[in-house]
Amino acid sequence: MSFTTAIRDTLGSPSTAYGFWLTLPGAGVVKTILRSTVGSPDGGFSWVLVDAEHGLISDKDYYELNNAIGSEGASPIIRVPWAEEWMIKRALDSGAHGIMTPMCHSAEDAAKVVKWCKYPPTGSRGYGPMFAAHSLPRGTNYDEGADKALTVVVQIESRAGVENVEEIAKVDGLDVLFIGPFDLAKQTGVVRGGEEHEAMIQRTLQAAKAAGKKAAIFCVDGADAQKRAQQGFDMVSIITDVGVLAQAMAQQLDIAKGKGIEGNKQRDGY
Ligand code: 3PY
Ligand code: MG
Repeated sequence: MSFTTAIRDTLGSPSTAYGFWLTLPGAGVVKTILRSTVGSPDGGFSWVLVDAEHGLISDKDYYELNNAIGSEGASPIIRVPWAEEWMIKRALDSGAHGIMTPMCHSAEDAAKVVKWCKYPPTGSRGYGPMFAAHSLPRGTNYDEGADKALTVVVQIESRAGVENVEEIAKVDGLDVLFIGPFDLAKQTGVVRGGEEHEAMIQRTLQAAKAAGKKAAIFCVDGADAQKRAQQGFDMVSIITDVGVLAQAMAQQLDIAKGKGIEGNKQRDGY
């Protein structure tokens, strides 16, 4: 029997799937953030990007984080450090509802990631999901539903990735094309936020839509996220955990010193 996840449900609905970037380990941090939206009439976060490419999270943290996020009704999506079969296998076996790989440059790259996420005969995922269903509701038949239910995401964040994006988007079994705006600017040598950068973002968005895939993007704050949701991005990361912590702490110190807060100054960092 198949099963579903919070991110799959949201991506299958007309609503934007809002999520955020987790760079700090510890169930307490992620549960606190997810609980902050309890009672929100239009829903909270449907996914969390557990970042093991950058940030302080490692393989050893996966299981605890997946269970914490799953128990709050959201989906943990692990960004593995690199597109490697063994890294994807360990992330899925620890209960990720989806995986994301950095730097997808070609359709071949994307097809490999899909293959590593699916059990034979579709793919080559090794078998051993003893703990994987712990982040899903009791009674979930993981073995039968995993290939269909788990979300496969690749990042478009290089010149080759954009040049091949229409072919990448056609890869069977791939669910989401996720733009990394920071790397996209650095790898291509263009200004982040400039015209060329925006053209590559829009090309990726169009390619995903044309192929019936979902488009996603990392944003620096809520205003940035609102703009991307209005452009038609299906999945939007609003900010990072550390971004919020640092900004809110600095603002409160300013208030304590009688300086007030500087209005809605737009963030520009990670
Ligand atoms: C990037 O911007 O390069 C990302 O990978 C997401 O932050
Ligand atoms: Mg990146």
